[in-house]
Amino acid sequence: MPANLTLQYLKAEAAYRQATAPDEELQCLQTMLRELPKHKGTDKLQAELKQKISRAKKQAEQSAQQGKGKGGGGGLRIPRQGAGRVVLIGGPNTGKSQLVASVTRATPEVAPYPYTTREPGPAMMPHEDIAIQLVDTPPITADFFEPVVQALIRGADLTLLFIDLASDEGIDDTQAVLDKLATTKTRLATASYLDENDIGLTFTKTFAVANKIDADGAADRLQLLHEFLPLDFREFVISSTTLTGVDNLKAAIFESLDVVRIYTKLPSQKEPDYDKPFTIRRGGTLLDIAELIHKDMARNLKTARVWGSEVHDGTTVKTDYILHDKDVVELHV
Ligand SMILES: Nc1nc2c(ncn2[C@@H]2O[C@H](COP(=O)(O)OP(=O)(O)O)[C@@H](O)[C@H]2O)c(=O)[nH]1
Ligand SMILES: [Mg+2]
Repeated sequence: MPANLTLQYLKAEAAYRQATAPDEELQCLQTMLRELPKHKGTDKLQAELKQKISRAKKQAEQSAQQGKGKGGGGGLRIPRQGAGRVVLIGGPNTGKSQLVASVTRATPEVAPYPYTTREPGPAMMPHEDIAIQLVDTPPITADFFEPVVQALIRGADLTLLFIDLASDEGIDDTQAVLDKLATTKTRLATASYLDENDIGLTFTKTFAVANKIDADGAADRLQLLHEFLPLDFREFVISSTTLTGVDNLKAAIFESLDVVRIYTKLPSQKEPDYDKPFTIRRGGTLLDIAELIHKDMARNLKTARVWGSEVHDGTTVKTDYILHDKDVVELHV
């Protein structure tokens, strides 16, 4: 990665990874090119960006035309909500929609035949005092892979790769998902990262979710899976219907998002708002919280008092103070 990238460049690159529609991608790429320091060291990256821009332009035009035909908006856009986005993927009938139905208030169609889920659907999963966004997706098979699913995986904080332990096809179906992804620049991995030499190649942190452990023969199929398709990903064995293992999975999802919860109050308030904590990435500062609240708040923030695990109650701290889980923060502007 070249040195001296501006904050705007990095922000645009982060947004590019999370873009779910070609016109969004295009905008981000254009910002990246504009912000990229132009010198010999960035020649290759400039050329790559220009290539990507011309490709994204074509795609944006195409999807705009398709959108007209369908009366849609040219690409499905799902706003991010909650403490993080978790995208559920896998072969058909693996129980993705069933898990969403079991842990959220959403009511996706669940059925014993494939392709019931045709469009990605977001739903909020409560966890302790926050909520995490789950996105249910259509299946990935050897000959079926919606481009929007690829975009969602790229923008996900975590992907859950579902495996069907009730079916003898479970292993082959999972292999088909991995093979399909191998033909794209979107890959599953044990941790999220970007390939430094190829800005298109994205790796998204993934858990393997072996589902339907309640079914006849599931334990034997799990053995076979380990033998014939050993996966690097952290594995969770669950049942979306009986909920075996689901609490454990939920806790691991929360942990993997690596966020801290912050309760804020103004000096005039006696108690902070304990119902609705803000969440930010671990390592985030007071200024990050202020920005979430309001741009003006960030600009005008002078100090804050913190009640939490790492400081004496009510300690006055500066704006670069790194926050900890469950800190209570009183903001002074
Ligand atoms: N026994 C059992 N059946 C399940 C489980 N999860 C889902 N199913 C069934 O598997 C079928 C497919 O589920 P669905 O959620 O629609 O799969 P999707 O295509 O991955 O969304 C449905 O008949 C579900 O009732 C589970 O944990 N145990
Ligand atoms: Mg489904």
